[in-house]
Amino acid sequence: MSPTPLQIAAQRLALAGKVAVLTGAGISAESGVPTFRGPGGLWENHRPEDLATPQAFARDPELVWRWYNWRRRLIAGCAPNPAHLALAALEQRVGDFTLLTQNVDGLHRLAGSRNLLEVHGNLWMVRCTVCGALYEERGLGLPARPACRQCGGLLRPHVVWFGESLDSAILDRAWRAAAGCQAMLVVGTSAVVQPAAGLASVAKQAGAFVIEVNLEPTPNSREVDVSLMGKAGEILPQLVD
Ligand code: BV8
Ligand code: ZN
Repeated sequence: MSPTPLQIAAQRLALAGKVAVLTGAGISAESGVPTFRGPGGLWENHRPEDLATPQAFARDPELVWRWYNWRRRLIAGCAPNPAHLALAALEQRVGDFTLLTQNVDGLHRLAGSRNLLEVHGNLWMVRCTVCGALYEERGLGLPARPACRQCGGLLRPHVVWFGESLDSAILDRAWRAAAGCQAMLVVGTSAVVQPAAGLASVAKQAGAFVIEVNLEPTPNSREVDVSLMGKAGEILPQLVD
């Protein structure tokens, strides 16, 4: 009997000495975190592309902070799901493992992942728009205009908004992890946001075996080696075991 796509994927993953994983909002969906472009991705009829921008924050910082406070409060009640935990387990077994996430929810670190690059930042970190102070702020009832504890200036979430460049050092490390891996796992991303989504092509063009896990086909699907359709929380534990 010929091996199933899942068996092929699991075998290539097990053989790879260097593994890179790229995750998107879909890996946190089963934890209860709404995705950006799926059902329920909207908030008070605003699109993320309209709120996650420097222009929106300059125009109405209190609206943008209301959205982030809503997300922080929601995510504070969410736990890592079996998909996050499977990746933390995989990291323990692979010699050279890098997890690249577009998510800002912090669930990978909570699940135990260590070699993790949060390419779009982390919504539990705040940055002062005046003095640049950067620190963790876990408060759930932040004021409408949260103030820097150093200088009193207006704080912003330490995330990458549309039209903002990713941190070049982080992007360089992410690019090198993608270009140097033998196998890449792409989980729960609609692959529309660049440059993060392009990391899958970087791995493919560098000769990696690329496995996609998603509920539906994405722009990456035609160039990956194996496309596994289904829930990350169900497929990843099978892939990793
Ligand atoms: C940049 C942080 C250089 C904030 C995010 C035209 C005009 C303007 C800009 C552009 C343009 N064309 C391209 C751009 C560039 C732009 C971009 O890509 N836009 C897109 C919308 C076309 N990119 C940028 O601006 C980036 N910066 O390019 O810098 C530059 C500099 C100056 C000027 C120009 C360029 C910065 C992008 C970062 C934006 N920040 N988030 C925050 O989160 O608060 S992006 C946001 O989308 C999240 O990070 C999210 O992770 C990311 C991608 O979304 P996904 O993770 O893929 O989630 P999505 O909901 O889309 O999909 C979920 C998937 O999961 C689906 O496929 C679904 O089927 C699947 N799924 C669901 N449930 C499950 C599942 N799979 C498995 N199991 C399940 N249970
Ligand atoms: Zn400050």
